[in-house]
Amino acid sequence: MKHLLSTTLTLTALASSYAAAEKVATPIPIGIAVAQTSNTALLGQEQVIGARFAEKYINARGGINGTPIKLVFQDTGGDEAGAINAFQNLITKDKVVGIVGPTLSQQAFSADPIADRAKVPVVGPSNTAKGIPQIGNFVARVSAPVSVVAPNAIRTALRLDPKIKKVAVLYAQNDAFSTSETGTFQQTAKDQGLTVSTVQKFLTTDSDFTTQVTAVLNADVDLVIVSGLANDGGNLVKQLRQLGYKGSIIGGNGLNTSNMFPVCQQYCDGIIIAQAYSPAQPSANNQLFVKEYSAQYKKAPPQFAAQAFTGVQVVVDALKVIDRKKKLGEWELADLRVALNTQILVGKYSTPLGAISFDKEGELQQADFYVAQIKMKDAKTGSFVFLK
Ligand code: ILE
Repeated sequence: MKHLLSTTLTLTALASSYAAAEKVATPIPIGIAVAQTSNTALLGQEQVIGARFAEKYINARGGINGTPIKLVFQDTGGDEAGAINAFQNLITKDKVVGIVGPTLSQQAFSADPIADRAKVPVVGPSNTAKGIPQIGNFVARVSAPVSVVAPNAIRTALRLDPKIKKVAVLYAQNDAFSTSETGTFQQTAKDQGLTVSTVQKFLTTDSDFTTQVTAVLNADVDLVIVSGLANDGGNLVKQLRQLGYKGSIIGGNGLNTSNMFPVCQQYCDGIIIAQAYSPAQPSANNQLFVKEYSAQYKKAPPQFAAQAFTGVQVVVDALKVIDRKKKLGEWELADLRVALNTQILVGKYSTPLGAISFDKEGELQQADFYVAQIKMKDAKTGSFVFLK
């Protein structure tokens, strides 16, 4: 018995020392957990493109001081369970050094705590709800929060039409980002002296918005502000126009993709959307990024692609600093993850978003923001026109 017990103890000790001695694989694995399926893929698709482009771009320039990176993709789908599953696979099976993801704030509030407990750094590429960096020490984001981005859209709408007085606000009540963003929109509208005549709720799974549109028309407003995701938001805008609404429309961050064009078609025309990225951002790093991206995809990079690229770049830039002090191949994975998180938070980065850094909680510090308006040529083709 005594013998058996000590054998068990030895084996346990061996197993844990084996786990502790786990080294980092080469090429260096970085996890990408975004929506590749479900309606959320309308947003996630641009993130996949941005991340893939980053992998190619970075490896063509020597990766991490000569060691290439390898992105490991795990599809989150559009819900919390999918994001949790993707995170778990990346952490335990793919043994990534850090994760860029997930797509939605709604998913981040469920999945990020798992990475945080496992001491795996997370860089949110698009999570803009209030409270994301505060999920834990291992959570940062390259997506500026609604409080910083959204007010720009209202100020611009008022500049385009100073006669706007009455506003209808609509939001997806089952989505954490949408409820957060509408809070900012409603507060900004009041601060700007506008009257919020009606507040309407919907679900991201809705496709019939007759009730909400009827309420908007009855309220006789000059501006409608929508916080939702791409499919529901697109359908809502389309039905607003089809039922006769003629005033201005602001779409939130969830409508910020040309993948919405097939949903609202010609009715997308005129939607005003604040931007956390502009291809015109003048830094040398952005201009090179835009040049190579445009050469490959025959269009300028959209915000979600630029932010996903930036997320990968932040992880890579931080790893370069660490690697200069002690080669990545000599690190144990668990230690490297912790060191990477520390370095991410203290670093300064020259990215397509301009010069960025993080505060000690992991909140993004970014200087430049923009507003664009959708211009549709016909029912299928359109573009985001940046406003001065
Ligand atoms: N910004 C939103 C969020 O944080 C969406 C991300 C639009 C794709 O959930």
